[in-house]
Amino acid sequence: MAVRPILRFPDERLHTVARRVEHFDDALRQLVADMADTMYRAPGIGLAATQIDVHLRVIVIDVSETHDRLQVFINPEIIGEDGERRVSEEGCLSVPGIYEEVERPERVRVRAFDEHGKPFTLEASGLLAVCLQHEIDHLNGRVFVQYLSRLKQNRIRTRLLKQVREAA
Ligand code: GNR
Ligand code: NI
Repeated sequence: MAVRPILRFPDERLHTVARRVEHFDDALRQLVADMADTMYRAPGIGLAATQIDVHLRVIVIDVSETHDRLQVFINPEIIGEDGERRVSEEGCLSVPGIYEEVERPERVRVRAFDEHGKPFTLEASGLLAVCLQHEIDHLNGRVFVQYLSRLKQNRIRTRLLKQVREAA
C-alpha cells in the first residue's frame, strides 16, 4: 500500500503534458498499484498519474458501486465521440470541495493498453465516459475548472489558496 500525495489546483505541475509509457514493466505496475491505493483512499472514482506528480499517460478508474472493479488505461486515446453533448456535475481530487457543471460528449470510444501492454478498445457512456474524458484531460495538463468562466476560475483559485493558508 502506498498512498501518494495529490497535487492541488492551482499548482503549475497539474498543467504538465504527460509522456507516453514505453516500458510495461514492474515499475509501471507498482505505479498503477500506488495510484489505485491513492484513488480508493481519497476516495475517488478516477485518478490520473499527473495528479500524483508522475507525468506518464496512466489512468485508473473504478465507477462500480462496490469499489472492486479497477480499470487501468495506459496511453489512452479517444478514437471516437458519439451522441449528444451532455452536462454533468464534476468534482476533482485536485480541486477539493468544488463541484461544477461541465459539458462533454455522451459517449466515447477509447483505445488503450492494460498494465501488461495488452491493447483493448472500449465504448464508454454515462459516468465512465465522463470520468475517462476528465482523466485524459489531466494527462493533457487540463483541469476541469478550465472549462468554466475566467471569473469562476479565479474565485476557485482564491478559495483554494485560502484553504491552504488557513491549514498552515
Ligand atoms: O472522484 C472523482 N469524481 C468525479 C465525479 C464526476 C466527474 C469526474 C470525477 S473524477 C474524480 C476523481 C479525479 O479527480 N480524477 O481526476
Ligand atoms: Ni480530477
